[in-house]
This record gives sequence, C-alpha cells and structure tokens, in this order.
Amino acid sequence: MAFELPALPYGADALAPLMSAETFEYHHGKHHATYVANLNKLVEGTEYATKSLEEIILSSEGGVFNNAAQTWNHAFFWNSMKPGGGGEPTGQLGDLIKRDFGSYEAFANEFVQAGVTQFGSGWAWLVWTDGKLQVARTANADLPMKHGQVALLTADVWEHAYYIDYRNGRQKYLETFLAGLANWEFAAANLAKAK
Ligand code: MN3
Repeated sequence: MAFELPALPYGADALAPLMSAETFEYHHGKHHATYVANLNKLVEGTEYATKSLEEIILSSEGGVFNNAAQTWNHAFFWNSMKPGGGGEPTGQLGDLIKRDFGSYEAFANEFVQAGVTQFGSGWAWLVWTDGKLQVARTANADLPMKHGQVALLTADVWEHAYYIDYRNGRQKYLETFLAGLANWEFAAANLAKAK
C-alpha cells in the first residue's frame, strides 16, 4: 500500500506569523509531498513494498532511506509544533529537563546551538536515550531511531524550513520555535511511550 502525505495537524495558517501559510504551502505541500511520492516510486515492486515506514527506515540506506526518513521526520516535525505552543514545559518532562540539563534555559541554549551549528541541512532533536534526555543534531535525513534513540521533539533546520519567514536567521527561527511553537504535550506523550 502506498504511503500517503499526512494532513497537517492544524490549519496551514494556524502558526502564523511565527510560521506562515506560505511556508507550509511549500514545506508540506511540495517538499514533504515530494518525499512521499519519491518513496512510493522507489519501493514499488521491491522488498520494501510491504514494510512499515519505520521498518524501511531501519533497514535501508541511500535514496530509499533518505525519502523514508524525510517522510517520517516531517510528520514528526508538524506534530512537534502547535498554535500557542512553546515556553517552559511543566510536569515530568519539565522536571527531567531540569534534572538532565540543569535548567530550562540551559536546555534551550543547547537545542538552539545544536540547530545553529548543524552545518548545512539537518535536524535538532530532544531525545530520550540511556534513561535520560539529550539534545541531538542529525545531518540531512538522518534521525534518532537510526541510532537507537527515541525522538521526543524536533526542529527542521533545512533552509526550506525557515527561509520564507526568517531568511538566513536560523537562530531566530529556533528561538521562536522554542518560545512560541514547541508542542510539549507531544514530547511528553513520546516520553511516556519511551519510558
Ligand atoms: Mn523540511
């Protein structure tokens, strides 16, 4: 069965002005859609055709991996944001951030720096690994599950994620992601599944 482009979990204009409808028109409507279409073309008639997206990601390399991982990464990224999101998380996730980073501010600085220092294209992540929270960065389509880590939250740092709204301001985009977009309920739900 062919993979399908998932609908956005909110309206295309729901995150404006922090992330505009024009960004979603291209990022979801063209970039994400192209990864899904390419994946379907690449797996048709192959050993991957009957596998789940996660199974393909864990067992492939090259073009199949890149398009499968980008299909997964973008669906995860849309869910990593919500209207009125951002700020310091509360509850168990907030407690663990203080335990493992020292403070929310220290976490936020590390997350932004991970994204800013990812040379070229990639992703900044909050992950659960070895019983603790960590910030990670990956290049291109790479993602935590390929390294035995559980993704809790991500920000896309490919230029197509922010160039329409922030031009070359990757740091400003990442600071805005944490301050006004991050979906901590999604991260907490992922943590609950991982623990
Ligand atoms: Mn992208």
